Amino acid sequence: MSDYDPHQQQRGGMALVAPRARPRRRLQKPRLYKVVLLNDDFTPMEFVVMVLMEIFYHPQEEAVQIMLHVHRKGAGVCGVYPSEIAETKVRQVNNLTRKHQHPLRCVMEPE
Ligand code: TYC
Repeated sequence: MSDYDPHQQQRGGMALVAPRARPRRRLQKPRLYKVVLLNDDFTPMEFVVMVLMEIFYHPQEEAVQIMLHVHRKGAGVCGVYPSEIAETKVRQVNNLTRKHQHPLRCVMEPE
């Protein structure tokens, strides 16, 4: 291989990638997702507060406020995270909810 040719896609089995003419000044911000709890008529309030403390690390008083907000308004944000962390939180809530056989629903949505 003699000269470096950034426009040559493939040479000798190695992919070559043209360097950016101008480097990005700033890193791309990671997309964030809201993890949202939905209200239902059956899940005990204490269970929701426990979820908010154990999975989202809210102190008890905050957890009670978030639970009451969800209870009154129908839905509420537990936290905002990058996608993989949000997915993990939703899975943890769903696993705990299934284990205790409550109908609590937890979803994530782009911020
Ligand atoms: N509405 C439930 C009750 O009255 C409490 C509750 C709050 C359930 C928040 C779900 O995400 C929820 N027991």
